[in-house]
Amino acid sequence: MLTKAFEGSVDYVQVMDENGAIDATQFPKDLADAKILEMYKSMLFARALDAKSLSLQRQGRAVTYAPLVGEEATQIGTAFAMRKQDFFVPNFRQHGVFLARGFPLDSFFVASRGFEDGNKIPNGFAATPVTVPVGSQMPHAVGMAFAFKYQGKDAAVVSYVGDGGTSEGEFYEALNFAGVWKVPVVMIIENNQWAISVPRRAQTASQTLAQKALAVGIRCVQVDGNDVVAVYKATSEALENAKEGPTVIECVTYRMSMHTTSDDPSRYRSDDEVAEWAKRDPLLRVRTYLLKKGMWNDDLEKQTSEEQLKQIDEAVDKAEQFKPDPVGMFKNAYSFMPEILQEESDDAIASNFWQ
Ligand SMILES: Cc1ncc(C[n+]2csc(CCOP(=O)(O)OP(=O)(O)O)c2C)c(N)n1
Ligand SMILES: [Mg+2]
Repeated sequence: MLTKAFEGSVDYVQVMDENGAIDATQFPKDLADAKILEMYKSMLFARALDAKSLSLQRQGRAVTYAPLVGEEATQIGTAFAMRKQDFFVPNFRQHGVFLARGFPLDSFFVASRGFEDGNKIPNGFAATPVTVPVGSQMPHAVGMAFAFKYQGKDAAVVSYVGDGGTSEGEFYEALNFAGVWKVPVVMIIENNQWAISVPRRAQTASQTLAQKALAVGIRCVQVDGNDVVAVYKATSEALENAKEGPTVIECVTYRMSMHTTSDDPSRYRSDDEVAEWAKRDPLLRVRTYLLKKGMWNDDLEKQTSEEQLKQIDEAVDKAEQFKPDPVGMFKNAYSFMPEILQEESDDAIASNFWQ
C-alpha cells in the first residue's frame, strides 16, 4: 500500500503590484485608504531615518549601523498590524518597527552613538531590546508567547528573524516548541535575500523559508515583502488567529544597501541584481497608488519630508547633548557587579579617562 503521509503547500500573496495596481480579490476589507496613507508616511519616515543614520555613521557621529532601505514594507506593514498589547521581539534591523510603534526618536540616536542608555525600553513599550546573536531572540519570543497563553492574556508576540537566522538551531527549536504548545506567536521571516555575503540560495535547499513551518504543524504563508498591503493583511490575519496558534510569515524583500556600515556588498553581488530589485521599491508602488487616488502629490511629499527631517534633526541634536554615565559600560554585562569589574570601574573613575 502506498498513500500520502503528508502533503502541504505554501500560498504566495501579493495585493498591490509594482505599478500600484490592486488585486481586489485579496484586498483586506477593513483596510481604509487613510491607513495606506499613514503607512506610506511611516515608510517615508523609516527611509529618511535610515539615510540620516548612515550619514551620521559616515561622519563618525554614530557606531555601526544596519540599514533597512528596501525593507520598509515588511517593517511598517507588520508594525501597523500589531495591536498595542502585542509584544515585539526584534533582531537588529527593525528600526522601522521600533519607530512606527512610538519608540522615542532621541533614544534611538543615543543608542546609535553606542550608549546602552538609548536601548532602554520605556515602560509600557512592549518590546525586547535589539538582539544581535542571530536566532537567539526566537526561543525568547516563543517563551513569552507561552507565558501569555498560560496567563490567559489577550496578546501575541510578533518576532523577527532574517533569512540567515532561519538556519540557526534556535529558530528550529523555537518553531517546534511553538507548534507543540500552539502559542500566540507570529514569526516574521524578513527574507532580504542575503545574510551578510551569503545569498539565500546558498542558505538552504528549502524551496521557501515559510515551508519550514509545515514540518512542525504551523500555518504559514509567503508574501511579497515589498507590498505593504500584503504584509499588513497577512500579519493582521495571523494576529486574529493567534489564540488558535502560531503563524510563520515569510516576507520576500531585498536588502537594498549594505549588511552594516562595516560591509561592502559590491564585493559579492552585482549591480544588475540591485537594479532589478530597485524596480520593486516598496515605496514607489504605494506612492503611485495614492497619486492615482488623488490622495498624494509632489507638494505633500516635499512638505512631509521636510517635517520628518526636522523631527529627525531635533532628535539628533537632543541625542548629541546626552551625557552618558562614563562607567555605564561596566554596568550592563552582569546582573551583579563582579569584583574585577568593580575594580576596573573604580580605576576608570579615578583616572577620569573620559575627559
Ligand atoms: C550566532 C551569530 N552568528 C553570527 C553572527 C554574525 N552575523 C551578524 S548578522 C549575520 C547575518 C544575518 O543574516 P540574516 O539572518 O539574513 O539577517 P539580515 O542581516 O539579512 O537582516 C551574521 C552571520 C551573529 N551576530 N550571531
Ligand atoms: Mg538576510
